[in-house]
Amino acid sequence: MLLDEAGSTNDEAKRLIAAHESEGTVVIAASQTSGRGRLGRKWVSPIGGIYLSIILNPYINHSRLPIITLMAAVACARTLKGMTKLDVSVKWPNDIVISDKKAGGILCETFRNSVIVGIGINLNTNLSLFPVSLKKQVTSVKFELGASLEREDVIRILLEEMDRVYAEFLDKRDREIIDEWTGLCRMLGSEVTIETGRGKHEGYAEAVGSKGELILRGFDGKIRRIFSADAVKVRTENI
Ligand code: BT5
Repeated sequence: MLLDEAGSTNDEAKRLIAAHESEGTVVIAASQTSGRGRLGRKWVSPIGGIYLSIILNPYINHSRLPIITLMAAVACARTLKGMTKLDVSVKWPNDIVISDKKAGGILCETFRNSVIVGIGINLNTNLSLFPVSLKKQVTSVKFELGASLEREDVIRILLEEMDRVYAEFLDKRDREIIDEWTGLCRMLGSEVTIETGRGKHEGYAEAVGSKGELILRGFDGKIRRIFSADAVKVRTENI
């Protein structure tokens, strides 16, 4: 489904699921008026970006859901790296990063028996369209590359990569997905501060565990496992 404008493509996907739309359906919008991030945050969605939601029905144990976020980030990174040779990386739990700035994000939600994978990428977005409060922390592929990419081509390749990595997921090759994600991640080994609803944890990001959780070694040497659902704010040395 192609829309010029949506409130949120994840919400459109929910409507489609309620109408019994099948697995693999994709909702794509040219812009969003109420784009959402995690925990009720806003996703700024001007024209030029990619805003899409994929409906999946994986019939899995809920504990594997965070792997779907990592999987989508891997598909985004493969696509953008392959098409641009830019140094695209990922940040736990759901960021796509270029030049230490956020260029995209993933929002996975469950609805009825489905999983909605929402992907936002600042592709051909002019940075002037972002509010001043975000200017220091966001970038777009166009800005980094100094040129626009054909949006349809990027979406097509992204969906092909999603198909490939989802097949790995259905094969229960979670470890491979986590390893690929880890290879794209710069924050491991560095100092991080993570706020959860219950407090603040500081230490070194050591690894990502088999459930997609961040393994944090506190400055006191204690190991903590932090799940993305609890991570309100994740701060690294750079972003
Ligand atoms: C995310 O949330 O990064 C998930 C973003 C998912 C967006 C897609 S678009 C298609 C689908 N439909 C939706 O409605 N959503 C999904 P989070 O980690 O909570 O990050 C949100 C934070 O990123 C905000 O609080 C801002 O600080 C920042 N931000 C907002 N818009 C941004 C943008 N376009 N680019 C980079 N950072 C942004």
